[in-house]
Amino acid sequence: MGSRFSIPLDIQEIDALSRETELTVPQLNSFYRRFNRLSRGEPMLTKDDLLREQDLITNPLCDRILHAFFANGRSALTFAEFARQLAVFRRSKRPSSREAKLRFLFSMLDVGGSGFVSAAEMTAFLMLLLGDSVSDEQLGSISLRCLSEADDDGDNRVTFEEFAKALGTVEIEEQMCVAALNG
Ligand SMILES: [Ca+2]
Repeated sequence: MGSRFSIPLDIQEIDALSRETELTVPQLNSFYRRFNRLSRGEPMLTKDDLLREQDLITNPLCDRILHAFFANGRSALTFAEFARQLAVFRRSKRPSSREAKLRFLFSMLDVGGSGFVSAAEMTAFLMLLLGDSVSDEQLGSISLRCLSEADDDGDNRVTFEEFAKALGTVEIEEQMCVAALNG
């Protein structure tokens, strides 16, 4: 009797996914096993499935990371979508990799999913990063400075294009790499 936790992956599908994501076939097979364990054998992985992971819950940025995983109003991910999101944390020379990393970061800030980062979203994100180490007043002023530096057209909100331009040559490749994906 076959277990519902061991639905085999289609070889052609995994080859195509490997070319697209630059993740190796053994990595994808290992993530697929993890995906099935997390989704309890269902074809789609939900946010609740991931919230059962202790590692994620203890990470203070967990909510934001999960939000970015499920950006664009998605409530569940197929394995291919899950693998593409994991691939964001891979070191890559492809120009599309930097854009994918920037988009992931932007989604962590744009909680409302409006396509803009508002002053309130900027402040909320900085509060997560800086916690109690700064006063409310300092937080407000840092937030205002970050926003106005990125806000080219002065409409008090930051689009993805403004965000990407503001980060310009800032090195994000190393910071957003997870060792397990780059072995
Ligand atoms: Ca703007």
